Amino acid sequence: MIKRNKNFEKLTAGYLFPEIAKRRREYSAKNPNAKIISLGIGNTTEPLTTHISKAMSDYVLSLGTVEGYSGYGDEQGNTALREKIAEVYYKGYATADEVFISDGAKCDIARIQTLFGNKVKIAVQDPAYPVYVDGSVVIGATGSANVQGNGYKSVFYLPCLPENNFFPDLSKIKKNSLIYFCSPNNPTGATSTKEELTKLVDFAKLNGCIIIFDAAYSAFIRDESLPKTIYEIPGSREVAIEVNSFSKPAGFTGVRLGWSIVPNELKFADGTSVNKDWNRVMTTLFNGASNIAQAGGLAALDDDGLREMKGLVDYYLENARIIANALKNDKFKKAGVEVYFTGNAPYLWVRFPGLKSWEVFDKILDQCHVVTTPGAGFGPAGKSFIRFSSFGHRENVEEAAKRLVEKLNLY
Ligand code: PL4
Repeated sequence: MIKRNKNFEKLTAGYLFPEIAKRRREYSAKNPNAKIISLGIGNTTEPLTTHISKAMSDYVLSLGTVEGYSGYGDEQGNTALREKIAEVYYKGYATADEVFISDGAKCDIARIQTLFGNKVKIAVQDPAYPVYVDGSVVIGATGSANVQGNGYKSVFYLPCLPENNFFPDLSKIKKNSLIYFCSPNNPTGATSTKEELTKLVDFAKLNGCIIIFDAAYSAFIRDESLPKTIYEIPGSREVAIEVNSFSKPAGFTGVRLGWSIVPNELKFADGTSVNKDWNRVMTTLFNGASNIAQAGGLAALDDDGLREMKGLVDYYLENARIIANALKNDKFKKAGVEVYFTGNAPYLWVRFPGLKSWEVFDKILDQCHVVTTPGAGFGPAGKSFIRFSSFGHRENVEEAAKRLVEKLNLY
């Protein structure tokens, strides 16, 4: 028989989000009358907007005609969409040939790991979106050691805590590492300044590192002084790949559409082009994003689409403010609960001193019937934190906020 891929043995128990869904199902089975509200997974809840959804439905109808039908497209994506992304998001920082359209940022993150093989050292912010570490583990980029608690021999965690303003100590990163960096950050919401990202880019340049910059939440940045793309930082084109997505601003979590940017200046140690190999990965291992989704993406980037996306993001940011206000209540303040909400991300990161995050998760579920995400699922530095997601219908968010204030008793 064929042997199991040993890398799977090194993964921590279950993938975070299915594990939360399982606990919710178990709780519901035991408490069938509980009206559970989710502030857990970062999953959009509001309907597709009219201009964007109409563009997709028109496209579907045209696919039903001889003139309008099209089959496989270019694996790298529709040229018009690549050009529009370069124009709208990058304004001269990246060109259309550096834009690769995909089925989402998560899928790109997983595929990117094939570019670097399993001998590369990995540095991740701690806490971080679990795919960076789990994806690295699956391809075997963990070094020879087996699981050491939450750590792996070649995966280096960079604690990001209130104590360091959620910006890691870069001196802990080994030379020639792949650095996963997410801003606005999931789960902390921290959004790096120009100065911070300049430090990161300069460090990467000096130490032969490549940054995988996850900008999936860039549309939530409301503070004009904060960079929306790593390419606003001089020198970044030589050291950074960026991934981004229509999932959150356009509500495309189910439609599936994202993109990556691989600048032409980015090179491997032997001087060969990373863009060239990425083009090979995308054309060989991927068959192009859905042409229907791409029609929606194009509509999302014209004036009406941009207005609609801003409206959606504003809605979720207002939800976040409602949750933040509830958690800043005197009852929590007196207990020493710390609420981190930047106004530039859809997540709140909340520290419950002295308590373990799964314990807090269970209590919030039991006392308030609200699902959250335990910080420990994002890495060791998340162990006393809970992530509250602002993706939800307004009435549910208001109800959840009320229950937190009225019912939650943790200490
Ligand atoms: C649950 C930093 C959410 N089943 O939709 P995509 O693939 O374009 O983007 C995924 C993604 C990429 N980068 C970051 C993200 O936070 C996400 C989505 N994260 C969350 O609650 O943390 C949804 C997670 C989904 C998953 O596993 O990704």
